Amino acid sequence: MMSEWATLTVRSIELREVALPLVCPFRTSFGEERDKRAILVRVDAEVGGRDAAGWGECVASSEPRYSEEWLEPAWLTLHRHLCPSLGEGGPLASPDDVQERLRWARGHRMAKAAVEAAVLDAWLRSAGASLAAHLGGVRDRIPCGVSVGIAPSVDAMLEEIQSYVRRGYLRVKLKIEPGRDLDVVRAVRRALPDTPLSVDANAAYSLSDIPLFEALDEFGLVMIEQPLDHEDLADHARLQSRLSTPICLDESIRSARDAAAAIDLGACRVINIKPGRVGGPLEAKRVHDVALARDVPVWIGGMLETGIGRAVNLALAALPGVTMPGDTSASDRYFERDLVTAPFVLADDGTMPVPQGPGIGVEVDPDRLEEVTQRRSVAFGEGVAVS
Ligand code: SMG
Ligand code: MG
Repeated sequence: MMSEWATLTVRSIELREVALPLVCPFRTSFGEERDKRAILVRVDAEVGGRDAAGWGECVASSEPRYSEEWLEPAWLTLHRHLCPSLGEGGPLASPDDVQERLRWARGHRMAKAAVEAAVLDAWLRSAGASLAAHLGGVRDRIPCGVSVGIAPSVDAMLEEIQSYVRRGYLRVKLKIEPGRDLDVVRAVRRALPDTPLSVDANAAYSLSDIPLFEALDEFGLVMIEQPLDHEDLADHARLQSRLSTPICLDESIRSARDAAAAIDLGACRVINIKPGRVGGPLEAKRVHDVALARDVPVWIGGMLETGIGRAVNLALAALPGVTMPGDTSASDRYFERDLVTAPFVLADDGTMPVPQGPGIGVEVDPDRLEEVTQRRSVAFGEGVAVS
């Protein structure tokens, strides 16, 4: 981590809502998404007497299903509270000051994460340092997995999975929901006996489903992600004690404090880290540190991010404790055309490069940005002509 920071003064913050069509609809136990909607935060600042700009992506979804936080209130919270509060507080001395300044506002982690990422991007760009290097990344390529939505039939799902495996993805995650679980896993396991497989229930089950999880335990899954309610660590601990397959927590982990509690309670043996869910890339790093200190493997999840959010995920994936392939898939798994000038491409060996350029290491494509913008608004300052 950098120890010397030039002072950063926020001049202006602009919000944009974008909508990018997905190449195929993404269905989970929550429902289906056809477009990726996101709020982008652009911060324009002065750092050590020079102009600097940075981008962040808020991963709050269109509806409050994955989390309480969702897009409309995130926009309002950013606009009315977080951006003015950040800007009006005067110069920032280091990136940790972003969360300090926003601490008075309870929750709203995804909105805060986008602001923190944008400020970090601006700061690191002006220092010429990459986010991956700043966080303490130790690798320049990362192994990638893919998360496969629930398909209309097992055959359709198999076909989609096989196309990802052919492209090189190193781990396949299947979304399950009550009624579409055991049969799907059995069929996929039969077709792909050697592919590392995991399942993600997005909290769709309860402890009365123990027999189902005991049956799933026979398939040699890499992990079972968030089987039970997002607020129930005790039940996860009970379930974990009955299974040899590791439980991975996603929705339940909102901070480094949650991660420590979940591990110490025996509620999980793996953690899915998402910077949006925990309030920003810096807290994501702290979740990583807590898990590493306890010898618990972690990996980086995904929220179908555009290239802006994906760049942050890839930087985090370079950390030493990230020892499993993440849901860090290539741009073409989601979009015909991403928002960044150089889309993320999967190599034949199933890896992707960690962005090495200054800041988040990607450039926003201005034409594509205009094309997908649904609304924009200045949330602090005068606004700056966006290029
Ligand atoms: O980014 O490839 C991706 C999606 C990964 O499955 C994925 N995310 O629970 O882990 C998860 C889900 C949440 C998506 S809800 C928008
Ligand atoms: Mg999940």
